[in-house]
Amino acid sequence: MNPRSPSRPLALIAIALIAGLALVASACSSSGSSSATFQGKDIVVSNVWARESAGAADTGAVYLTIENTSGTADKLFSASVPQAFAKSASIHETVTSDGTTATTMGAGSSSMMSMKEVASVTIPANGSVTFEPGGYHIMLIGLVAPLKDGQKFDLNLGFLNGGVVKVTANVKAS
Ligand SMILES: [Cu+2]
Repeated sequence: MNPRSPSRPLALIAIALIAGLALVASACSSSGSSSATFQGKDIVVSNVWARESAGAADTGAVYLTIENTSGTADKLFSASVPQAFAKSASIHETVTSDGTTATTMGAGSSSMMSMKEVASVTIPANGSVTFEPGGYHIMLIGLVAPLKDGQKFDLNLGFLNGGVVKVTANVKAS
């Protein structure tokens, strides 16, 4: 047996490369999303974020993920923010001109998009709903000041079974 077999160093280099890539990938995913979670009764809210305001806009949208860990469906029916932060918060859904949600629409699409307020959002039993750009969001109206990258703010979410869950949103540049 030749101990200097060329296949061994090559294999080691390959392993080192794979390990390096895995490190880079995990670093990216941990910095790209907020790890904070917020608990209600059988409700877990995570990844609460809002986009930095463009210019002096006085409206904003909050995105988040709601998980229902119980065997009974729940409903998000209210959202509120401190008056010192914004005039009001409400549950909105983005819809396209044909009435469907816009989640799968590309950025260059020419379809008309609009938003409407919804009375509640059902969180299925042992399921989750993600509020994301183009779909559900918490609409902020009458922001006292534009949202800035790195800013945090509080939001109260009211659930039929889960009670009131106080969450903190992170403002991101993009
Ligand atoms: Cu909206």
